[in-house]
Amino acid sequence: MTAISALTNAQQGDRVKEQFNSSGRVQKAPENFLTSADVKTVFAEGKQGRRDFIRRAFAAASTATAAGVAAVSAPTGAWAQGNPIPTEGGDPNILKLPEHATGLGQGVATEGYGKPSKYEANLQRRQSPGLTQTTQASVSFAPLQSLFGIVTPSGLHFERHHQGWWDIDPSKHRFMINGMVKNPKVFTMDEIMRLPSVSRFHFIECGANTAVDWGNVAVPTVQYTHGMLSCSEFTGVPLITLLELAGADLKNGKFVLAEGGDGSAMTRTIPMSLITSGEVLVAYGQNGEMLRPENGYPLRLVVPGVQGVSWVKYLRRIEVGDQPYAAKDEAVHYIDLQPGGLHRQYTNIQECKSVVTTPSGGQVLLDKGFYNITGLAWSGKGKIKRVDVSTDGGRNWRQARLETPVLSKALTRFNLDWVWDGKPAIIQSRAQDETGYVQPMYKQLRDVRGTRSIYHNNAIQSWLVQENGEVKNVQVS
Ligand SMILES: Nc1nc2c(c(=O)[nH]1)N[C@H]1C(S)=C(S)[C@@H](COP(=O)(O)O)O[C@H]1N2
Ligand SMILES: [Mo]
Repeated sequence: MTAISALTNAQQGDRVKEQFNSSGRVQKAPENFLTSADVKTVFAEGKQGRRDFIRRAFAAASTATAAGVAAVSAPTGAWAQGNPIPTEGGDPNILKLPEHATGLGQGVATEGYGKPSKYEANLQRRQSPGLTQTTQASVSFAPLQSLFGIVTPSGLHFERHHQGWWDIDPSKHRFMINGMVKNPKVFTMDEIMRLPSVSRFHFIECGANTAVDWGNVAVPTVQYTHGMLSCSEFTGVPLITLLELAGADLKNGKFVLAEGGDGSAMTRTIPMSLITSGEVLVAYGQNGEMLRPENGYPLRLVVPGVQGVSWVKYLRRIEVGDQPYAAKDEAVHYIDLQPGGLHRQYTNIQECKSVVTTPSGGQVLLDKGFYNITGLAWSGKGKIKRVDVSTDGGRNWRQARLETPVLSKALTRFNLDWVWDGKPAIIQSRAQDETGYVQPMYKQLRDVRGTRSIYHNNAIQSWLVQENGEVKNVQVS
C-alpha cells in the first residue's frame, strides 16, 4: 500500500481508474467436482480402507474439470458466466428490448418464501467426496468462494451432524436446567421466547476445519479447505439469565454440561466464565428467522469464539457442575495429538485465522490486469485488528482494507487491489487479532503441534496462481 499512499488523491484516483479498466476476469471454481456415481465409487474405496482416497478422488475429478475449463476458454472467448458481445458489433443485450422490459412480470407472493435465482443453482453447500462413510455422520461445506460480506445465508450454512438432522416440533421441545441449582427447571419454547433477548453476529467454525490439509495439500478449493465456517446473526436468551432463574450456584458451579436432543448424545463442557460474561446464548433465531433444522431448530447453544462442537444443537439440557465432565466428545474425540504423544483436551478457542476466497483454488484468472483480492478473517479471542496479504509467497506483504462492520468473534471481510502481471504468484493472507496474536505459517504451527493433529489448523493458506491462470492449493514451507 505504501507506493499508492505516497500519491496525491487525484493521482491515486487516476491510478485506480487505470487499474479498474485493465481487464481481469475470474472464471468461477467448478463447484460440482463429482457425479453421484463418482461419489459412490469414492465411498466404496473409503470403506475398503484404501488410503489417500480423498486426494485421488479430487485428482480424478479435476481431470474431468480440466476438460471443462478447456471447453469454456475456447478461442471464441466465451466465458462460462458471460454473455459475449458478437464480434460483428452491436450488443443485442442493449439493442433488443428484452421480454422483461415489455411483458408483465410475476405476481406478489408467487413464492410465499422466496428462493435464490435459478441462475444461481450451482451455489450449494457440498459434501467432500470420500471424507465420510455416511451422510448422517458427515459434513457439508459452505461455498465461501461465492459469498459476499460476512453473513452466511442460512440455507448455505455448513452442516456437521454426528447422527443426522431432525425437524423437531417446537411445541414438544423442552429445555431442562439441573445440577447445582436451587430450582431445577424445565422450559417450553414459549417460556424461553418471552424472555429478554439479544441478537449478535458470530462466526462458527468446526474445530476440524482445514483438518485434511494438516499433513499436506489434500483438497482443491476453499469450499473444502475452509468451508466448515459460517457467520450469522443469532438471537436468543443469554444462558446466564436462565441459570439465574433456576437459582444456579454460580460460586461453586464452575462448568456446565450442554446436551443435545439428537441420537448423537452430543455433550460438551462449557467453562462458567464464558457464561457469566453473558456471551453464551440459548438461541432460537438465525439471520432474522428461526434456526434452520440443520442448524439445531428450535434451540441451540451459541458459544462465541469456541469450536463448533460446543455449539450444541437441539439443546435439551444444561447441567451445572463443579468440574469438567470428560464427555466422549471431549475426552476421546476433539482432542489434539501432540508431537510427544500426549493428547491435549479442552482446546476450546478458535485462534486467529484468515483465508483469501478470491483468487482461490479451482478458479481461473482469464486475463492479466486488475483483480480485487478478497477474503475472510476471524478470531475466537475478539476483533480482527489487521490483515496483510502477500502475492509473492510471503516475501512482501501489503495491508488489506478491513470492511465494516468489524465485530468481535465474527467474520471480517478484507479486500485489496492487485494487478496480475501474468507471472506465477502465490497469494496468502495473514491475520492479527486485537490481542496481538498473529496467524502462524505452517512451519511455525508444525514446530509446536507436529503433523498428526486433526483439529485447530489455523495456518496461513497459500494459493498458487499459475501462468495459465489456474489457481491451485499449495503449501509453502
Ligand atoms: N446435537 C448436536 N449438536 C451438535 C452436533 C451434532 O452432531 N449434534 N455437531 C457439532 C459440531 S461438531 C459442529 S462443528 C456444529 C456444527 O453446526 P452446524 O451444523 O449448524 O454448522 O454443531 C455441533 N453441535
Ligand atoms: Mo465440528
